[in-house]
Amino acid sequence: MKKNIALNQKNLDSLDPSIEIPNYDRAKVKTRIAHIGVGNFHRSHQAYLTHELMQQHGDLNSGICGIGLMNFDRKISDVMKAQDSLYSLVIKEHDGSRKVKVIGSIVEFLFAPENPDAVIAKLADPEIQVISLTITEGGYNLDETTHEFNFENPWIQQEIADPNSPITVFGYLNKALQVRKDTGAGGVTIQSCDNIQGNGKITKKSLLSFIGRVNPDLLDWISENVSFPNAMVDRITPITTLQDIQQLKDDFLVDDQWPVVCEPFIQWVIEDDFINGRPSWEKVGVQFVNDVLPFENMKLQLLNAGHSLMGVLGALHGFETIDQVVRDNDFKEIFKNYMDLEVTPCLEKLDGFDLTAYKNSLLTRFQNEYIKDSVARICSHSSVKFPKFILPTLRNQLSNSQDIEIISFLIAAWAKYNLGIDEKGTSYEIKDVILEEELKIAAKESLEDPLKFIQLNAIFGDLYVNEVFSNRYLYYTDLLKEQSVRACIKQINARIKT
Ligand code: CS2
Repeated sequence: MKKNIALNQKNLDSLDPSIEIPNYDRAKVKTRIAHIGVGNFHRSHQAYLTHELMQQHGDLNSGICGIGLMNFDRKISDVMKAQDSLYSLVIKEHDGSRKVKVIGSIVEFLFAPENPDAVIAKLADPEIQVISLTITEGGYNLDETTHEFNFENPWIQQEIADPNSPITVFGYLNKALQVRKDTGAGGVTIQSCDNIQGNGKITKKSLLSFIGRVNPDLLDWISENVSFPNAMVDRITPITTLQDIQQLKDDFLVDDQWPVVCEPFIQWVIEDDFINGRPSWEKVGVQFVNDVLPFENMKLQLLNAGHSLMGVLGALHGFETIDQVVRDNDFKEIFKNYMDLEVTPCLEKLDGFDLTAYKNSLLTRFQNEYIKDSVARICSHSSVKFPKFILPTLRNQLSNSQDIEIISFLIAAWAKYNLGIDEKGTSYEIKDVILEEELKIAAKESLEDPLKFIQLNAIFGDLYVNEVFSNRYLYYTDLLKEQSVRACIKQINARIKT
């Protein structure tokens, strides 16, 4: 029996020939990007495209230093150390075939809790052109209702008391930018790769708020020397399962402790605002545009909101993966209706862009049964996702007196979802980084008084005051008490048809 081969630099040439390995000399790669937050999404998206730049064009000028700031990054740090920062990316095609590529663009890794000074030195290194971030939607520490930086956050409080011992991304950037200024290291682009509208603008707002409090003298230097481009990022990347790890061993004889699985589709649209140069990502299909906003709106309100719609309705019904939900005709139809009748009227027209084809591609992408993107992943952290993916559409609809049936139904279904039990009687976990307890309590209270849920101010602001919305929401909470989620969906779809 053949033995599995551990993934690392020295074993690359012994891997199964069907696996694509880096064709460039990793020792010659120059580190120009420092990336904070090396999760699956960074590894399927930015690190992959940067690897392709090296692989297809021999451009070795854009290596990445991965950085983990949080204690939970210890695991990725250990894996990256053991594997010389290599990992396998398994791209799952719609016909079930798989392409396995070993990605080599991350050439260094630093774990801040073990070595904070090395992290600051790297971020302040004159060779670094871009500091990129994937710190999740909630990581920007802005209050959902006031949109202001949350100085009450206990970590931020600690950093204010002792700015020399940074904990969060803001604390580290403050220190590193100060060193860049003091040493004349030159400007740097801080590039958010998170899935939020105006991600560059938000990064700037959070960082400047923090630095304005702890180190206001640095602000002038930042305004001249740091840029914050906005970007739209896209590639469906599920959580790696034990089965994914085992499949790589069984089918490709690779022992990779933390591979990444993803869909074939990939998109990255970036505002070309890089103050100190950037990798030539356009060579591998990245779009550089002047205004990214219409792309972001389209993606967040169709794809991400579509995910939440399918996730929440699917979870209540008892489905486990997104493809199961979208392969069911009733659920697919309500998703189509939501995109066509509720979101499309709110979107700005993009010249030369085929929106119908985009919407159809989402249906196909969501139905990829090999990705096995879990309903649980989609529903996790919904308290951060709803305000970013769904509520902007609702506000827009209300101000234009548009139809709000499906969106109100979705919010009523989300209230029910937070009770933690599906229609088959199976319990599931509510995972929410910020408001887990509040959601559970509000869902229970809503059994008596349904308005309690939409009165969760940190999520809905004052939306509950709008009677058009609260009436439709109350109608659907009642309907969901009497009927199954499928029966409600059928009723809504039928009403739309007539
Ligand atoms: C998903 C996203 O987390 C979610 O709810 O909608 O992670 C989605 O898969 C990505 O944004 C795709 O680019």
